[in-house]
Amino acid sequence: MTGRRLLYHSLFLLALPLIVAGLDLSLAGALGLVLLALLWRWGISLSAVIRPAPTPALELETIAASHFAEKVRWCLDRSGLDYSERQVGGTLGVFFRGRTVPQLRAVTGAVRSTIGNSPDILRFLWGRYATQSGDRLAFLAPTEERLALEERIDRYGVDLQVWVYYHALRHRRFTLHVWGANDPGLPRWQRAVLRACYPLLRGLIARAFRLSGPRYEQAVARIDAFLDELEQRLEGGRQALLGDALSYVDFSAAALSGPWLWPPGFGGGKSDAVAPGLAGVPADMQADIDRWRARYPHFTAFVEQLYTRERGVARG
Ligand SMILES: N[C@@H](CCC(=O)N[C@@H](CS)C(=O)NCC(=O)O)C(=O)O
Repeated sequence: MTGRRLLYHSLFLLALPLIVAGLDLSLAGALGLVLLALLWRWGISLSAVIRPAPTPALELETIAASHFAEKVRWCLDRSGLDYSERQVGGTLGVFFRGRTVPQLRAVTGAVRSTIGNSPDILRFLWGRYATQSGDRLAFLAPTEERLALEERIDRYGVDLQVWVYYHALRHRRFTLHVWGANDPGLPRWQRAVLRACYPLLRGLIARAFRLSGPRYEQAVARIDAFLDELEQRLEGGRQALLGDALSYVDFSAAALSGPWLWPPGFGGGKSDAVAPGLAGVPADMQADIDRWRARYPHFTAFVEQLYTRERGVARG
């Protein structure tokens, strides 16, 4: 486990040409620096074995407002496993580091493993911790039925991303707020980058989701069809989407509805600073939200009650 040691080394590598030019070094001097960089890198490998950097056993990287991150955060909170969370500004990770959130870093033996993609993270938690946790992690058991529904819930999560961005990108202040530009918990430099790079980030997001009128219509049609189905599943006062016991699919459906429902308790106390309501939800988004709330009363109540029961209190 190397902690920040590799980061410092990478910064040194980037600075090498500047050092060579700035000090007007000879070829021998430049070669000496290359040798130093190699030795340093070797030292980092050795240090990972001899004196590993102290790292939390489980660290979850998130974006405060991310609904996929909330899916995993909720399951981690419910599992009672000890973990720490590291939040970054919206879109910065994907466009500057090429990764999505949630991302889980876990100490696995002598090394630290990184797992992306929320379903894969939940499978890891189940596989790694279920046997030693008694029944506490039964809600994570990946049955065939749960896996099939989870896949469709995740698809709904992607359609909601299309829906959100189609509306939100036209509203700079709102989008920046949800990405964390006003969140005092984010490093100041990240907030500054979000503001300075907004036009670029907006263009990249529009391209990544291939945003267009027809794409938006298609996403909304799919969201409607899926919510119709969830609404039917909950008719007659049913308390869970599958069977009688709550499972990770219920928490996933509730968490992934965050972009439109944003229930009180979303984030378990870790996303309050980016609540969309604080920036004023754009009227065209609000119209869709009002329509969904009116058309899906059972599902709306299910999500809100689940949040009240499970995530009403902020986690320390
Ligand atoms: N299939 C992925 C989807 C994750 C995803 O789309 N995450 C979004 C946030 S909700 C993301 O990382 N966007 C890039 C960014 O904002 O940096 C999962 O289930 O984890």
